[in-house]
Amino acid sequence: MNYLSPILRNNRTFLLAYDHGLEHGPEDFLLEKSAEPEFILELAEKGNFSGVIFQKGIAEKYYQPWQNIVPLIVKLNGKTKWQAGEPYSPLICSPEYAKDLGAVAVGYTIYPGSKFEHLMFKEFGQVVEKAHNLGMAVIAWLYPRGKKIDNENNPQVVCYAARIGLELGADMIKIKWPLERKYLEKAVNLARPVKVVLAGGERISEEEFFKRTEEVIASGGCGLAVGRNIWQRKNALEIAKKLAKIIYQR
Ligand code: FBP
Repeated sequence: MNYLSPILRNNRTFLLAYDHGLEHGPEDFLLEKSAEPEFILELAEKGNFSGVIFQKGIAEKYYQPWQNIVPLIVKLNGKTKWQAGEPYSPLICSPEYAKDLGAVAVGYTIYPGSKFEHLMFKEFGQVVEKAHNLGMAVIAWLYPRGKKIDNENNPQVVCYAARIGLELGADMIKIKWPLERKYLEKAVNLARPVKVVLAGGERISEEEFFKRTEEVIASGGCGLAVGRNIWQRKNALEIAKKLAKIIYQR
């Protein structure tokens, strides 16, 4: 069974990430509209995204009217930027509840290298088993962090993260930019057959972001799960449409 099919188009994916209200706080919402979940849902529909990523609360309050329009991915764990020390992102929603909210897939962030990685590995293992029993895919955000990680964009660190996703049973993994295309290719190969998507990261120039997206596809990556590089721009819809073309092309 291909759990990922509800969020794939031409075997690729283009996901609009919007869990920042919890992870970073409203300071990410540089444009007034970007604080409004309805604006994000409309953008997801018109911008040809293959899914939108919400935390449980936003999904509960805003998603229902969009159920047959934009596929939902519910992020099952989360934390604030105020958490100090080694990171741990606790489970705050079950796969069952995510399904009731209309989710076709769930997401979970793992911080390999944190002294709490064992807790996240354990929770993630249970999430995968439950989600698969419910027919849902699991996307792992793989963000190595902790004392031993000096730079999470370090190619070795990103490649290791990609492989961890395969080892732990993810259906799709989301990784950070490993600085060069050749390392992205390596990460994709190390995770195979698990699909790899790139996180957007902090906003960069449009040109740079288009180039990076082309490199994701050329490296065998499956697409993007991106937030700020879309909804922090005044021309978000225009950018989204151009990115969708790059991603879904054969
Ligand atoms: P962006 O495209 O805006 O980087 O979003 C991707 C994402 O993984 C979000 O899902 C999440 O809220 C955020 O980045 C986490 O960022 P950080 O690296 O600061 O933990």
